[in-house]
Amino acid sequence: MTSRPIITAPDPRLQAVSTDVETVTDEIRQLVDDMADSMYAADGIGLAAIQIGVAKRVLVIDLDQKEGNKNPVPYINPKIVWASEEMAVFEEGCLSVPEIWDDVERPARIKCEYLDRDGNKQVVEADGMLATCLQHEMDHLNGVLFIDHLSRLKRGMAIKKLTKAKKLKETA
Ligand code: K1U
Ligand code: ZN
Repeated sequence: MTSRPIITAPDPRLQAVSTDVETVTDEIRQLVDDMADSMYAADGIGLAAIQIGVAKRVLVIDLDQKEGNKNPVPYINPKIVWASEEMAVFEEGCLSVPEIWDDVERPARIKCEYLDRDGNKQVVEADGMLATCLQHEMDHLNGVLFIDHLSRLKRGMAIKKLTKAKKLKETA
């Protein structure tokens, strides 16, 4: 497994719309393993392939990392097939949007279809943090960041902060 650098905003690559995986091959399984490694190296609970520069519809999520436990779950070609009318608010962060956290409102429960690492079709009914994380990561596949759900003012302030941080990093 190889940990790859995570792209941070503002970067046009994060706005790309990722494409479906045609067949789950060893190359895709290698990508999933690299994504898991990159996510753990950055202390994240989820990652979309585009965050390491690969525009394929692949996510990895691990919400149960207590005591060094590792159980990265890949979601390939994930699709929301049902969403509740009830909404829920969670504070979100993003490895591509460093040091910014804010509340985002999303459907509280979803039903999601996806392929597992063997290419088999699976369905998950998610609520709580899993529902939030799946929707956050699926947004990445459509070029959307959680700050795009904030008010114009908050989003503008976030972009200013990210641009400044990036400039400082480049000149350091
Ligand atoms: O998409 C990403 O960059 C991953 C993101 C997932 C996420 C977090 C919170 C709400 C929605 C989606 C992260 O993993 S941010 C880092 C993080 O959540 C965390 C880091 C250290 C300790 C606890 C949480
Ligand atoms: Zn994110």
